[in-house]
Amino acid sequence: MAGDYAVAVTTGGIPLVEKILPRSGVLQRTAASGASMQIIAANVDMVLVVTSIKHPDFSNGFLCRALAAASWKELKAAIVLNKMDLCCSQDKELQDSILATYGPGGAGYPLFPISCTTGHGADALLEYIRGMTVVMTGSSGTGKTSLVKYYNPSLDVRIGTLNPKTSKGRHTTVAARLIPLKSNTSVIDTPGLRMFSIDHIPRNDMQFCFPEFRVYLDECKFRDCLHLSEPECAVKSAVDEGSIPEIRYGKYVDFMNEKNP
Ligand SMILES: Nc1nc2c(ncn2[C@@H]2O[C@H](COP(=O)(O)OP(=O)(O)O)[C@@H](O)[C@H]2O)c(=O)[nH]1
Ligand SMILES: [Mg+2]
Ligand SMILES: [Zn+2]
Repeated sequence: MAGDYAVAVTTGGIPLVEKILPRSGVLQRTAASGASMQIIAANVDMVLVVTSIKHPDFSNGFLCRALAAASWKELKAAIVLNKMDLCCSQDKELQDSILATYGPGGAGYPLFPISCTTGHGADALLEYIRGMTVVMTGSSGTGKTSLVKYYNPSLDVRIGTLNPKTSKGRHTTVAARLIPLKSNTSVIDTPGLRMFSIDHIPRNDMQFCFPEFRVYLDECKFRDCLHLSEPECAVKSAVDEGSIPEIRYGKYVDFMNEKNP
């Protein structure tokens, strides 16, 4: 597993893994089959969800699922908004909405608009992750591999091409891989995912996977409030007042409905 620490013995020049040391900081999702849990990376300090404003299109669903999965494992998360070089004036509204929804004034995540093509914003992001082991996740084609390649140009990795019809990425990165950068910083590049399934998060825990809900959770009238149709719900009041972004609350409701009891 990418990120694992192991004890290895070398016999005849060939290292052999004897034991995997206990893991902390594990990012996981529900496997495509839906039945089992899949570990994406181990021993990580933070999750970077790599998104793009277009090619492929920005997806609130993917982002909120990945953020919830990180939160459920108590992992810090930050958002990378890549391909800013493709942004034109028509995209300004979307860009502002992403910032308002997920950034410091909304859900409260650190958000880095960058471009792997021009290098815009890449230094600030590298500074932010300095000294950490971070795992990147995101839809195929958002530029995860391009980003590690930008930081480490000598690296022999394959960059994907986008399907010109759908703007979706192809699955070029086939296995998770840890790439050491300078200053004790490591990045784990992972295969792109079509879908970030969070079936493994219990329905009652979903409210804790939205960090911006937390200050309101104790203020609901009912102790077991799930913030759906209960009266005098502090979370819903915060949505009405604009303190919790509507898009985030909408995703919460969608995820709860998917798990309908
Ligand atoms: N215009 C533009 N294209 C990019 C950028 N970053 C990556 N790409 C392109 O997006 C495609 C998918 O990149 P890749 O790194 O393989 O995505 P991954 O699936 O997330 O690893 C490739 O054609 C890259 O050249 C960027 O910042 N701007
Ligand atoms: Mg890749
Ligand atoms: Zn409530």
